[in-house]
Amino acid sequence: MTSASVAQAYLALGGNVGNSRAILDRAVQLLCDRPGLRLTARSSDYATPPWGFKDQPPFINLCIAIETTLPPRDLLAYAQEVELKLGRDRAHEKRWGPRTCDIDIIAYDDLTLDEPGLILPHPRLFERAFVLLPLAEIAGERVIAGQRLSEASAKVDAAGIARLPPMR
Ligand code: A4P
Ligand code: MG
Repeated sequence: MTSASVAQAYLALGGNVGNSRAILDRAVQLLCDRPGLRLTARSSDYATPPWGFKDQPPFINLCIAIETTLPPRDLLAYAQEVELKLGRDRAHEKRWGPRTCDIDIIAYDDLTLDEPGLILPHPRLFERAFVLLPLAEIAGERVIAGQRLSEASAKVDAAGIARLPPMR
């Protein structure tokens, strides 16, 4: 990867159907097996109470930092391919409901974008402890939309969230 075309991006992964820790681990592997995408940091896994639609099992969440030569749309398309491979079935899901593997792009360099199908930085980042805690673990000093992640994560309601020890 030549430095001129490499972007730094943050992805948030979550799931609450099946063996979520194993599924998300596989998602990280699949994402980073692709040419043009390199893992630079990975948070711990977190057990998190459901947000948005409460009547569903707890989630596992984690965040990764990557370097990529993919433009944002291609990165989203690839993340959705990985979701599909891991059994995500958008046709039968409700918004904010149960899913095997959800991958959101949280930020892509300092790009600001508001287009159908892709908003950057992710519009609900600062409401979501299940994203802010793992993200601050790997990028506490990073500023997104004017807010330092370590400070944003300290302010958010993190009740019920547990950082998990490594699986192996
Ligand atoms: N989209 C727009 N911008 C982006 C972006 N930056 N990254 C579009 C990814 N996708 C983006 O996504 C719907 C559409 O958003 C996509 O087609 C894409 O083009 P979706 O994954 O079907 O998500 P959604 O459920 O409709 O809504 P949203 O707000 O993305 O929610 P999430 O994060 O997917 O919500 N509770 C806990 N504790 N942990 C979780 O992980 N997840 C959800 C699902 C609800 N509650 C949760 C969790
Ligand atoms: Mg999503």
